[in-house]
Amino acid sequence: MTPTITAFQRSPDGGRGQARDMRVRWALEEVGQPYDVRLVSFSAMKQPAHLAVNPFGQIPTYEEGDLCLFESGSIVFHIAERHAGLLPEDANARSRAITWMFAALNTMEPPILELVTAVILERDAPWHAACLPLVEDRIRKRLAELSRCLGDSDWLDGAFSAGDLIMVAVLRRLNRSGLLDEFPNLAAYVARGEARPAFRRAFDAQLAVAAAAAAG
Ligand code: GTB
Repeated sequence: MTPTITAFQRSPDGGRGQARDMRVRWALEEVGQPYDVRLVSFSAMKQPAHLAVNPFGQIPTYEEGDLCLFESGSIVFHIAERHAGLLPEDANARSRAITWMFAALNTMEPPILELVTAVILERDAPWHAACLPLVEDRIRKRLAELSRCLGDSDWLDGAFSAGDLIMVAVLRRLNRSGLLDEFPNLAAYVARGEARPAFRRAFDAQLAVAAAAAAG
């Protein structure tokens, strides 16, 4: 059965692939699973039909027959469990790959989201200038730890996995911050992820939505 995911009808990022449908699209492309996309407006996201699928009124969601999922991490995990290619066969290696998914979402993403909030929502706040370096330093600390762990490996633990997919998707939020450039192995890691054919297909698909929105 072809799953249906939801994505922004008009993404505020204008097609830079920063909204979280991108990681779901990427996972589906990695495993070769075709999918449909239902585009939703900001107002439609808060209506009962969408709230029935995601109680928080957000994208992405994932529907496959009777199954409705929300939370991008959970959706990627579901895809990785049901298809070969994103989680190792070996039980311990599989658990480690899942650990990296959690690390990306629970340890790396929170300080990165603080920066997004500071830069986008609190730009005019009186504390903005004082707060920004503190937020950036919290991110630097995590990047330094991750950089040490990755070393000169291509991926976090052996072959590319769902852990790398989520980690690269999270780190991409820093693309325009300059912070990644302070850690060349991490910048190269993100570039390696973005160069994967499955990433390119997912990126082009969401870019086509942004282009259509801009034209219409
Ligand atoms: N924890 C949830 C998950 O991982 O699925 C978070 C989902 C989420 O934050 N969804 C956002 C959303 O629906 C879109 S992705 N927001 C609308 C709302 O809450 O009303 C976050 C996002 C939005 C915009 C950009 N951007 O413009 O760069 C990047 C990321």
